[in-house]
Amino acid sequence: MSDDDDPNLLGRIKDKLIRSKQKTAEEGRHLTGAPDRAHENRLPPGQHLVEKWPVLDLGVQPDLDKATWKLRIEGLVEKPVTLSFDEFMALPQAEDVSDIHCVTTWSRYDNRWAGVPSRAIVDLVRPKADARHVVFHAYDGYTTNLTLEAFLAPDVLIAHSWEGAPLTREHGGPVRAIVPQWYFWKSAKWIRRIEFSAVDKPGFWEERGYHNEGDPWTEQRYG
Ligand SMILES: Nc1nc2c(c(=O)[nH]1)N[C@H]1C(S)=C(S)[C@@H](COP(=O)(O)O)O[C@H]1N2
Ligand SMILES: [Mo]
Repeated sequence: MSDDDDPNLLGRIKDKLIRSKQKTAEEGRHLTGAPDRAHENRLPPGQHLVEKWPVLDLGVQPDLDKATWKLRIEGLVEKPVTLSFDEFMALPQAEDVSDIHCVTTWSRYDNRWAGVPSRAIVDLVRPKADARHVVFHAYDGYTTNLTLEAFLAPDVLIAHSWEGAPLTREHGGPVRAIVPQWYFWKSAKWIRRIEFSAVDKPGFWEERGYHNEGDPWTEQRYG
């Protein structure tokens, strides 16, 4: 855990929920053993389609004010920055439509996101040559890790809007990550800090039995 994570928030996290998810991972539940490497189906193995967008988190939904919100981008970079919400919104913007695949087996098609593409973040802070990994740190104490390569996939956004409206608090507003190629636990809500690193730093669920990557097509649910 990093020094800026708030112990008061972490103390309120739903222990029961965490234990039940860890048990699911230990038992290897939801695995079909039939990967779809060629993406022959739109729905990855073991998933089912939902229309409504479920809410999943650790039970703490930070109430963040855009007027005082800050995003810190730092670590192994040439130019660390701390952005206000207005400064964040002044960065290059992009839209992307993608499907959500949650490791708890629900998927939701055609989510229209708007935000700052990962490429614009990299152009802003310029990771040093030996930076290979990225960690998202969130205002609820949550963390999740990615390779720099996965972060730079063209559909990765630091998103502020969904279907043309600002992200709601329960879905991670004002700003969350969207990493469509992996299961949705990699898409950190309430982002507070983006850290570039030479070494991999497994995040909250990666340390509790989830896979270090999370490809839905090859069922990288548990690690
Ligand atoms: N900050 C934070 N981000 C998070 C989580 C969390 O607990 N805290 N949960 C992850 C998990 S497990 C999922 S499935 C998605 C759920 O996003 P949603 O509530 O918008 O559907 O958020 C991910 N990002
Ligand atoms: Mo999840």
